[in-house]
Amino acid sequence: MQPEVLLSHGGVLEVTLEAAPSMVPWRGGQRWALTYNGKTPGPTLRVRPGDRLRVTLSNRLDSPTNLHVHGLHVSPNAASDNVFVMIGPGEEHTYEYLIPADHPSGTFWYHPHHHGTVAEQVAAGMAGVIIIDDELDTLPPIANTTERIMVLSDPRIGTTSDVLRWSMMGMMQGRFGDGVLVNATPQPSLTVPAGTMERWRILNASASRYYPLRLDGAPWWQLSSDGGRLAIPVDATGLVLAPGERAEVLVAVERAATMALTTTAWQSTPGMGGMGGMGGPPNRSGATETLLTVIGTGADTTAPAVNGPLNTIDSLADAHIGGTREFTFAMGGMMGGNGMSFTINGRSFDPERVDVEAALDTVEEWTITNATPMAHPFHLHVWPFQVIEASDQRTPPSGWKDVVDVPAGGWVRLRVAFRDFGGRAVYHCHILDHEDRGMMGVINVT
Ligand SMILES: [Cu+2]
Repeated sequence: MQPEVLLSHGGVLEVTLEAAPSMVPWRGGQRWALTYNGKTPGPTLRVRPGDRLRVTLSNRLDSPTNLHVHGLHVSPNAASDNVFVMIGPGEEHTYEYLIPADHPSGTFWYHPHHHGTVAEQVAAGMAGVIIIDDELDTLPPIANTTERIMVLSDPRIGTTSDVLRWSMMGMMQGRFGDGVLVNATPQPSLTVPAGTMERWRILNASASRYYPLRLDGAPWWQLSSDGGRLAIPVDATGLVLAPGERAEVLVAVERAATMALTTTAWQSTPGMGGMGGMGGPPNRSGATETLLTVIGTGADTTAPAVNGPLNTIDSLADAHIGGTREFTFAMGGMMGGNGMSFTINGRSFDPERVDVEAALDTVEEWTITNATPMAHPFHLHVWPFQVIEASDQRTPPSGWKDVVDVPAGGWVRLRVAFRDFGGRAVYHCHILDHEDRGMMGVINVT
């Protein structure tokens, strides 16, 4: 159930990704999906700091697309991580990403980012993992672990392109599909000898769904968040992945017993019932859903405790602050038959407008306020940030992030270091229907 892996050689990885509809395996039969090279998830691209990644994207869809390398600290210009490029049906485009020699190792991903078609393309299957490896990956406690990639998704299941069709109300609350999958597989199981340390790289590739994660029967620790290794391992109890977020965890399988990785509804939508009939997510009953089962075999064996240190984080808590900014997520009135508007600071996305001018080699403090009754995950391209404070006290463990949940009616405060790359990029809500409906802004760093 692991996606195919494509490795760089001699500092280069060159791949062609064909974006196309395809029938993919489903419970002994097939279902319709949007795919990269006929697969969902697409191939895992595995590179090292200093490598050159060249991706030729061929569009065999009947709608425009493009490619975003989510979480990579690379240039947003020209043929690099430039989301203003549009690749029409039948066209192709070659991206070239130069990965800095000091890029942190970690779990990143690629997905379409053409404004207006992002949600349907990602929800229907277009996503793949990018791994950056370095020497830290060969040291304890990571050495001698069994590594697995876990792409979480919740596509709508069907045998035709009808799975792309959603009601206006469904798009406004964010599309939720027909059950939760790991690497496009419903409830896979892993057989693992007791005494094994499992290392999971988990990506939330859903268009809208949050995954509060729970693992019963085994101790587990979070090693990395979006932007790479944490300073020290953190107990992973209570881990929640918002759309776009990643976590790397170590799981100590100590007992010859069956245990489950499960998720439930994310209860962050107080008052949604009053929003003109907008309900919360369809699994609002709060039912627990199984993502994955681990079957421990052999004799019970106590695993060694996981401890650090893992990394040195250059904290921005005491950095000189070159500027502060306020951003407010809002949902406006009904726009005729077009549904609700989704805005940041009262404005809807305009690719021709620059919303934020920031200076290279400065650190800024941003406060993101959520003036709506539903949670929105905030994402910034190119420049990772650190979360300083959150209104609900759910401040993530210290480390580099590129997505953070902004709770309903609450706020988060973060610090961004504008290092290495100038250029034009975007920040947006990672509930992808909200992004497609305008909850996105343009930043220009010079
Ligand atoms: Cu949103």
